Amino acid sequence: MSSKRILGMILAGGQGTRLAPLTSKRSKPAVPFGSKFRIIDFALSNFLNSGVYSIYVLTQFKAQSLTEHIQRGWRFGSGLLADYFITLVPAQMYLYEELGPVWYRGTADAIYQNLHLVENYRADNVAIFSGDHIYKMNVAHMLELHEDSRADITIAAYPTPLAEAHRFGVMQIDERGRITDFQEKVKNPPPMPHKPTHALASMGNYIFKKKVLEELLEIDAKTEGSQHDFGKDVLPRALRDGYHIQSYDFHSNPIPGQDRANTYWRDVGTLEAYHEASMDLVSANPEFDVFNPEWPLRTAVEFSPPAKFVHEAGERMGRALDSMVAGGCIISGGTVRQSILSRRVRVNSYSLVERSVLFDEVDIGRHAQVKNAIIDKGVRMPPHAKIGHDLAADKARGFTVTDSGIVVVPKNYKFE
Ligand code: ADQ
Ligand code: ADP
Repeated sequence: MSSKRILGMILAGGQGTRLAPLTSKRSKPAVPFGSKFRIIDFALSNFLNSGVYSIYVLTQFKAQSLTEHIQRGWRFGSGLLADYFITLVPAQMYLYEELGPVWYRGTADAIYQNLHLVENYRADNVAIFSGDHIYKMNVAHMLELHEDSRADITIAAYPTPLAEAHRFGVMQIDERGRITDFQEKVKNPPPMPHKPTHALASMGNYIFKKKVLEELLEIDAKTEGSQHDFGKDVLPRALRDGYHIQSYDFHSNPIPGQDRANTYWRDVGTLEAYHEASMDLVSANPEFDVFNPEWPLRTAVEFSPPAKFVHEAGERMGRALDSMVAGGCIISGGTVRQSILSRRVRVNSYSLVERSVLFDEVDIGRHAQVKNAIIDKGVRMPPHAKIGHDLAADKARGFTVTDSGIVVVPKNYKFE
């Protein structure tokens, strides 16, 4: 790890509208994923595992759930020493006199409105990372490249299929990896010269020299017509102004305890992508491994009793196969297959849960059947109810049904 000091900032204000109804009461980084985790846990774990111990988390939109997750569980549970911190920074109109009554107007503005925190911290570099993705990343390795190449800014890069590249910032680089062109979400993004089926996408993860960040944000704040977004405004401008911006090849990122190349980076931005990534976790050889002890994925500490499985008699068999089951669950005489159960879920006799994701405190009644569903927190399914078997009926009850037939039941939904 570099001896220079680094400050981590996580952008955690994303609305995640395409994940509704999972995001109707919480922001995207607060959405549960993988039984025990919330989406933001991956960004936080990456920082801590990489030696970035001073972290601000910038929140704005429906932040209560995220705030509780971090304040109750992370801050006190992560065992950080006194001069290390994970601090939540809600939008607070800190620059009210200068900007008037505005929330964060874009990702760059979110940092600009908190530049006093950056100024106050003795850092050489500032890592600004998105809190929206599922991945592992050794940030120390990216920092090494940033310093070795003496870059002003380094952007993590991920080759993405050309057809999807319009959703990203796309860059072009020279033979030394220096960025020569950056275009944010354009219709026909330029392909990679040596891999014309792909374009080099920005992962929205940046390391800035502290001074450069301050200069660029001061200029951006005064720029008329700017949307105050890193991808749309700050990075293209920095490139035009001659700053040295380096790309960092994510595939070269070494994760301790992991033999294969680090290629997993997912935006679980839609319900289908979310369900697919969840099914990967419960497959025999998942692409995303949460069991690597050398890269521990941390989450809020919450004490719960062990999971328990009861009854074995004929069809009344309490069991879970190809599944993840969190603490406090009781599988009592029902069958769970290819599913993810969060804390304190209860599955009662003769019921069947398949290819589904159940959030905390979901209760599946006797003889109930659930297939291809995501059931949000606190839903109690009555005996004999069915979800995912008759999609028209599910729609009629007000559940969200995706094109591929995933049914999503909103938090605390009450059956008649
Ligand atoms: P987008 O995917 O459009 O593009 P954006 O909506 O700008 O991402 O959000 C980036 C991050 O900032 C997310 O983590 C989000 O939660 C957070 N965020 C958004 N608005 C915020 C606000 N007002 N306050 C605090 N946090 C906020 C970006 C880049 C692209 C890149 C993709 C990679 O602009 O160049 O390719 O990310 O996913
Ligand atoms: P969500 O529907 O997103 O879970 P909540 O506000 O219910 O929203 O919970 C947000 C976070 O606060 C979760 O991480 C949860 O574990 C934590 N939390 C909620 N209640 C408690 C509690 N009584 N003790 C400890 N942590 C809690």
